[in-house]
Amino acid sequence: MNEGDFKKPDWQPESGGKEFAARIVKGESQAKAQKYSSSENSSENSNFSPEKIVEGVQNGNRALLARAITLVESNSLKHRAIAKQILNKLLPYSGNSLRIGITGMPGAGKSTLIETLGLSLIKQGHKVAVLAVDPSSKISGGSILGDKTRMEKLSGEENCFVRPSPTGGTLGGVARKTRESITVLEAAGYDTILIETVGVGQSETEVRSMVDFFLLVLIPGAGDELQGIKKGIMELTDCILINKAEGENLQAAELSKKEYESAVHYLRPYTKGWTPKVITTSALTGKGIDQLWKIIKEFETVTKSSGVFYENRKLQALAWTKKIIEDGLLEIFYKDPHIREKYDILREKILSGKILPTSAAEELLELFLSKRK
Ligand SMILES: Nc1nc2c(ncn2[C@@H]2O[C@H](COP(=O)(O)OP(=O)(O)OP(=O)(O)O)[C@@H](O)[C@H]2O)c(=O)[nH]1
Ligand SMILES: [Mg+2]
Repeated sequence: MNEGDFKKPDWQPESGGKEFAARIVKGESQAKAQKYSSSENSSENSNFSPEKIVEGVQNGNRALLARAITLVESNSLKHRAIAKQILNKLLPYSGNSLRIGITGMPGAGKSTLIETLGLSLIKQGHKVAVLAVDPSSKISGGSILGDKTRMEKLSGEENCFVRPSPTGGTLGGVARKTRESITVLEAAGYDTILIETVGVGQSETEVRSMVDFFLLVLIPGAGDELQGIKKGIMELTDCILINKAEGENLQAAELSKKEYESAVHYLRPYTKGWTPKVITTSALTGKGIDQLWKIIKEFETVTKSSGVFYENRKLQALAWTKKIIEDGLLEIFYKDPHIREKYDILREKILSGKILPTSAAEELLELFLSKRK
């Protein structure tokens, strides 16, 4: 089969190989083949010009909103360039939402909680967007399907936009796409953005750095919980929620609540001037969900009047800028052909103990700088 028989989707990374390609079946007419392959010019097509997309996003056109987010999530350089234009135009209209992160171990009830809270907010006239940060999810992965079915009612609502986690790539890449999706959704008038992430690995730290309010969902189980949950996560939260607090779990849930209430007093609060709250809920029956929303609104009032809310957003914007610079520098460094060649040689020496890691690193940095002069 010739190289030309493979058609690659337009969202593939520039360096993407055949793993991104689809085979064009021989015998199909040229016109048909073109129709089903990714059209070269689809994003420059007049229907999808950046201006058109921006206008559509602001006018509540869901198809164009979805298109904008697809561009933001694309790995192709061509799409990144269009996405940047769109983002720059939308930026002045973004920022007017409450960004809420939800973490917790698998099965704690995060998606069910989002569904219950989201439906209640929509009834009150809010526009709600749901995003997920799950760097491990694959196109065929269970979590996307799972979340879609778990948020079935919510996904069907006119004033709700549910987007599963962008697939593929590093956690940093997924986080970047999520942040940019927030900008698009805010410009589209979504006033509440809910971001779900699993509380394992590093994704919860990434999500913490892009939201105003951070919620940890736990399940009753007393005793063991305090050991099972990483202390680090507790230090990031503004509210701990003991979910599945109904029926025979009720007593255990109340007990857990007391334990966490005393535990949070020993922690340094993440948000200045706010001691994390602990409540019991049942995402299934809706118990405690109104109370949760009251807490979130109280948090907003307190932190906005003290200025901490705005201060946090400014710090997040600066930290994000720094992170992009650092990631960019690392990429330039490791992609440099001189560095790659030298690294391979030094690697062996490091492994066999012939050179100190510090010396090897210094040598590489010097080489890098000398080649850039
Ligand atoms: N009894 C009870 N079950 C619940 C409650 N909340 C969620 N569940 C159930 O717990 C299971 C997992 O719920 P999800 O909402 O999918 O949990 P999740 O935290 O989003 O899970 P992952 O996305 O896999 O990390 C489902 O079967 C839910 O029906 C609750 O308050 N009470
Ligand atoms: Mg979920």
